[in-house]
Amino acid sequence: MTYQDIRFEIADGVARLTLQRPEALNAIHTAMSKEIRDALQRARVPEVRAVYLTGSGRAFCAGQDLAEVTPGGPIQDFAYHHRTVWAPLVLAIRELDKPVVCGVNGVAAGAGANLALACDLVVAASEASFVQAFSKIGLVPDTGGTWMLPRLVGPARAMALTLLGERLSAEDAVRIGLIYQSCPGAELETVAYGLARRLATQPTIGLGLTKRALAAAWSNTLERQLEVESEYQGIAGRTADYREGVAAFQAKRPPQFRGT
Ligand code: T3D
Repeated sequence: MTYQDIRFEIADGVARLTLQRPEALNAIHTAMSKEIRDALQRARVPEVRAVYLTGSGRAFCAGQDLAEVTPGGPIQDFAYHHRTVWAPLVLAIRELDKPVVCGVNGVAAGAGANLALACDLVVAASEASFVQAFSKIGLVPDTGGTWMLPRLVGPARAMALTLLGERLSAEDAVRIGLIYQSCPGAELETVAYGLARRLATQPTIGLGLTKRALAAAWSNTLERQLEVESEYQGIAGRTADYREGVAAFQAKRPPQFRGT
């Protein structure tokens, strides 16, 4: 597939996916969502050990391209549209067995905000902001927002963010635990892409299992989660990276993980 509205490149073990519709604040339409899914599929190759998602221009993503969903426009069945466009994007990120870092370069609104929150580590430029814009246009939060927000920031803040639809600064997003970190915009590349590069040198299988275990914990009992940990530790303990990690520790040298 050739891409019109995203850029995709692989370097240093990192698949870098850039939303590339700056004139519409990187709002996503159906064809663009297919490109993102295709790119995330391509990121499944072993050569890729981390993913970096960011936007071009002054925004990260303004969510659904409203031109496509205007009343009387081409898309009328929002349930079908969400099921086939937005939900699969969230799952493609959450189910990827490698870390996904999001570098939020500017405003992240509606489904764009929740796409960022679906990622594993979210770093935002200090001039970026997060808006649960849905209530402003009579829609409900989607793209996993109703699931992620209360888990990330608690029910009271999730309710306020979604009902009021006010812009939240990057700094406040860190303060309330919505995202991991913020930094000056000029440093986003160094900090956020730097995290992706660093993660790409780590024990990829172990990191993928960590991601899967933390996701499972949301709905598991402690007993079931202890069993998940046993199972995943069994897998991690059989990797070459575990052998390398212990050998490097004993030899007092830095480990050379290969993601196997
Ligand atoms: O079927 C389904 O599944 C429905 C699913 C819906 C999921 C959703 O995401 S619903 C929420 C959709 N998003 C929004 O409602 C956000 C709309 N945008 C805004 O509220 C503001 O643009 C921002 C807060 C993001 C930024 O404000 P500001 O003042 O910095 O920029 P602006 O001037 O409003 O926008 C700049 C341009 O981007 C402008 O175009 P123009 O006038 O310069 O030609 C604007 O129309 C365009 N733009 C912004 N957001 C969208 C968009 N174009 C299409 N779709 C957008 N979402």
